[in-house]
Amino acid sequence: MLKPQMSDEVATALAQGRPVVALESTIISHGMPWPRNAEVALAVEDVVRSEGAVPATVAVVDGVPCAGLTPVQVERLGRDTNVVKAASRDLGACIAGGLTAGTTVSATMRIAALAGIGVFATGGIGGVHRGDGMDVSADLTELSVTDVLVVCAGVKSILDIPRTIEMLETLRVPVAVFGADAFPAFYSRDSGNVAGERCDDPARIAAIRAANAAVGLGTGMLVANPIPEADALPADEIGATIDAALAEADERGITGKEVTPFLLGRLNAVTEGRALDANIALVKNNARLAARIAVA
Ligand code: PSU
Ligand code: MN
Repeated sequence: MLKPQMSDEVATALAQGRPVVALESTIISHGMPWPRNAEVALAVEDVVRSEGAVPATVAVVDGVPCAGLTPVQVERLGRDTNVVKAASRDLGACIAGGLTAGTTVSATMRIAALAGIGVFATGGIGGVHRGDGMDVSADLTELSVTDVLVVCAGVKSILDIPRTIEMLETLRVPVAVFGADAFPAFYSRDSGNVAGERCDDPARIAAIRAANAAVGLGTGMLVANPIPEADALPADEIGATIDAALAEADERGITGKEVTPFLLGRLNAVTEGRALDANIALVKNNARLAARIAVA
């Protein structure tokens, strides 16, 4: 199978068996506005390094799947409006067409697995969208078949959180919640739903992951890490904003892979950057935990 192109830092760390954390890039190309997207991507890499692990930001650059980008490549992903959004199923077309793509959680897991990277930090995963339930992110299907541990801040309530949790169970994806009993809701710490094992120690998460492998589960694993209290947004306020953004997407007939970027953009605009600030804080928090799990 294809070996992704790796930065020297990533290739050396993997060869020496040192901890590596994959980072996604749809958050750069389609999740946050320029220029903060690129600044944040580089700052998140430094969070991983400060915890003693090596960051591997994943993307497709001119048709080449990469694990570990240069700052110039990060800037291009953040700035160039020709960059596409690639889920797992889009990787083949991106490679064959020589395209440059920000990789979603599903595509990042795929490339991380090819590179031999087992731990990955993101902001939020995709899931079951609200409404008729037919829009379900390929992030969930990839989690069911690819052995990469994904650290996220839960699921944003642009999605149907209870149905997403049910789908993870159906797909037999283990879930751990770090330092809390309730499954988090991205901008806020408590979605009102319970899912998975509470873990208060990164080493426990690493032990569960090793045991999953020992029983031949073959899936990924989801670690939900609640946003720090100081960075959280009030659930009722952000809830109303999300309802308005969903109605607007519906009115404008936005469908398919455009839905999530549209909703994220509206939330950032309507909250005058408060949603963006919270998003940045939780991504750094997730990168820190992922690095600790990788080290453990
Ligand atoms: N949720 C967020 N921020 C994001 C995404 C999801 O809070 O940036 C991105 C991730 O890359 C995720 C993708 O994998 O959106 C899911 O897209 P879709 O809903 O089209 O499957
Ligand atoms: Mn979708």
